[in-house]
Amino acid sequence: MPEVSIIFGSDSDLPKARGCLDTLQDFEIPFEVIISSAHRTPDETHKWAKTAEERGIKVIIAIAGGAAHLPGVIASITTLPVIGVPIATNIGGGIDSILSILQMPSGIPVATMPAGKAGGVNAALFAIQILGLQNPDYIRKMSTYRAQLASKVIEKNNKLSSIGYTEYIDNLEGK
Ligand code: RP5
Repeated sequence: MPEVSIIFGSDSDLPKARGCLDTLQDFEIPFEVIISSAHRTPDETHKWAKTAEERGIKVIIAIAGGAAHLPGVIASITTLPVIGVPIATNIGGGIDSILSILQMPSGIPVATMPAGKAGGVNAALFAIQILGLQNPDYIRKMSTYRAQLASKVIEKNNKLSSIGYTEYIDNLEGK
């Protein structure tokens, strides 16, 4: 049974927030993926949000760009925690989507992630941390994930110390 529901406002958002799906997959968290628009399919969106708890969902990740009202609309229908992921647009570069999702008036919160690749990944990690409150196994996986992140940075620093910054930058730039 899925524990996380990821609702995309459009299929055009799917590839841009793939990191969200990949991260949940890597952590072996059961999730469902839905395309439902707050303005093009309002009744469907309402249904998905309204029935989420019955489906066993504990956290909803809502992903949208532009006016990006999807996370706020979903948060207004359910008391499950909603994490919003802003998709960068060609017009506002993502700041439009960020502000649309972030600036919820008092009473109906949406946890807002960054736009860009980090947003989808962080949304998944944040959802896992919420689920981890009731599942120590998820917290153990999170600790391993963070240890891996840390060792990658330490490895890079060791390499920088050994080869010097000019060679390091040349390597980064593929020279
Ligand atoms: C939003 O409008 C979607 O979340 C998407 O980011 C944006 C554009 O949607 P499409 O016109 O590509 O379907 O609702």
